[in-house]
Amino acid sequence: MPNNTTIRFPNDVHHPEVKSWIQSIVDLCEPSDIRFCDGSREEYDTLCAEMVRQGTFKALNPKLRPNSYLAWSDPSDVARVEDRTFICSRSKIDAGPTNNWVDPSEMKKTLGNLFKGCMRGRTMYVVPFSMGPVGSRLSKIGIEISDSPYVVVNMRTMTRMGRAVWNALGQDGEFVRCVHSVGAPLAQGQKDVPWPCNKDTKYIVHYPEERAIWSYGSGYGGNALLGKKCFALRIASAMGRDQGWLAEHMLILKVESPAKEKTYITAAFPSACGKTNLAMLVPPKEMEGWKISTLGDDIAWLRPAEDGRLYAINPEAGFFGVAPGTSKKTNPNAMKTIEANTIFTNVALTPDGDVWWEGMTDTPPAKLTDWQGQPWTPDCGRKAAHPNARFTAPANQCPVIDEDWENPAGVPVSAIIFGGRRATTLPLVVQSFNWNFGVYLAATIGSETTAAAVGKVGEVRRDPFAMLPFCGYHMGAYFNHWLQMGRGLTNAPRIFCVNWFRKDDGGKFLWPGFGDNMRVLKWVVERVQGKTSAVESPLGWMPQYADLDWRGLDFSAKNFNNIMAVDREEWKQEMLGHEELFQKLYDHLPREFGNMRELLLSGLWRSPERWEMLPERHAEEN
Ligand code: TSX
Ligand code: MN
Repeated sequence: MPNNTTIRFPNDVHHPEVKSWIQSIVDLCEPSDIRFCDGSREEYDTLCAEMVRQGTFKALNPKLRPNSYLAWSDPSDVARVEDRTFICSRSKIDAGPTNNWVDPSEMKKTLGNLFKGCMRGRTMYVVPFSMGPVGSRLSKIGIEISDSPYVVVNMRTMTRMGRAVWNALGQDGEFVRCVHSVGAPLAQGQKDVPWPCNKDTKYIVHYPEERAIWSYGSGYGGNALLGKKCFALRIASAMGRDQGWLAEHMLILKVESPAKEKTYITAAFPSACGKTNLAMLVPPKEMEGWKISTLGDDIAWLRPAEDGRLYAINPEAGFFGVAPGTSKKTNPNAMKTIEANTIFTNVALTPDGDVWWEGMTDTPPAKLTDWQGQPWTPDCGRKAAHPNARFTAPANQCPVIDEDWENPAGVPVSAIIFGGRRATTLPLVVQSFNWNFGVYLAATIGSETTAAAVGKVGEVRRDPFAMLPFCGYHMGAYFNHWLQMGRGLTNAPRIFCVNWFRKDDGGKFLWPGFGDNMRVLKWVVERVQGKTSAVESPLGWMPQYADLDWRGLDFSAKNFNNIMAVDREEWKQEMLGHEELFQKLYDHLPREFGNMRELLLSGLWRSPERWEMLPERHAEEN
């Protein structure tokens, strides 16, 4: 496409500002061709076939994994790059101490140089997409310009992409500008590689005030599928701050009781806590009539409505889940979801053209090709799949997808759960005294570092609201926004904290987790319904042993007391950790937090050194 040629826009594009913006990106990036994506099945199949020819995709065995593909990325391009992620608000204070910040005008100069001619020899794809059902008042539109066909096909699964979006946008609708390049222009006659990217230079840049995203150098996941973390969390969190709603790193599920009452719950966990597993949980068979259905596994947009309640939508249309650890045992519904029409990235290939990853089966296949294309055997000492290997699958293929998952009005949320991975200190479940204490608890959640993560093993990494890498503005201002939201809700969701990962002194998990988490969810539901009692602990309201449904599980009252105990020494350390976090956020920290910290401390000192769930402890009626 010679320089300065006028673009032939499809008839669907009625928006002058969109046209001039696309023209400006074409002039900057100098692609050799431009394709407007219509979101059709034919377009998807054509792009997949082109990527098979190019070597980016391997078509999997259609008998074992119909319409599915495997991509292996460059070994240098396997995860989000947090140290290359920037929030370029006009003021540095507005980005806060937990985000990288560069002055927007300086960043624009840097990116202007990088993007100049960056799509030479490549096709530029224009991808119109809606986060949330097209036309819903809770949805938002984006346009991603990308030189990666891998991005296009993943965006088709993960968002509502294509023609309908141009119509929803009309002549003057609002849209988020998303520009993405793998940062690997091709010289005349230069042969492409299966996974183009820029090994040396990566930038994931957000302009929250302009609602724009520029991503350079990576083709992977959250770096490149800009609707997800960049838009639906970082930019949307800034929109929510300005417009009075919340963009959260939360799953959405529905619990249905035997009496067919429906309760909607959202839940936020840091990474590696099994969010997708919880979203698709299979209840123990002994808990007859209790059902879980899924509305989302990663992101929730929450908006107050006229009735004083908070309503949730899932802005995404698919699951971009971590494959390793996913099995028929840990998540049978996810395994069903990915039986067909799925894109796998960085998993291993079996000799018969199927996929495998660590944890998928108890015994690994005798021979595989690993994610780097090397021969693999169980004794070779290497992982067959990359630990951050992914599946991209349509949400509507989930066997327990909820009937209302695309309801444009959203679903009313009755409870919000926060969790973390903690071997000690935090009990299995606690209900916050009120909204504000819930915000405090959510602000202080975190996970202990495991062998996989960087940092000292066993050290607590605070991850407020599981939003640390995803908040598009100052984390302290974000806490204030949460407190402010509570003031406007006459029927606010009740807030809970859970910890599936507490261990005994021998280092064994105390809680069976997985399907048995249904026992905790049932108590949560009965609390919001006012149907069960709780006792006051130093941290909030807790169930007694008899308040949980133990049918089908041999779990002693003694074990329960251990998993619920609140130890003063441990909590002294914990509160020091809170203080450390708060000092970092001092310039925007809510005044309420200091007061709540004091109240928690005084509660710990008027309780026994080790507060236990003793049978004689009297329950307060709801
Ligand atoms: O996803 C998990 N959940 C939530 C499920 C709804 N995982 C996996 C975390 C890594 C992504 C869990 N791991 C959970 C959990 O509740 N709990 C644990 C810890 C655990 C691991 C194994 C066993 C028990 C607990 N038991 C056996 O292996 C037999
Ligand atoms: Mn996530």
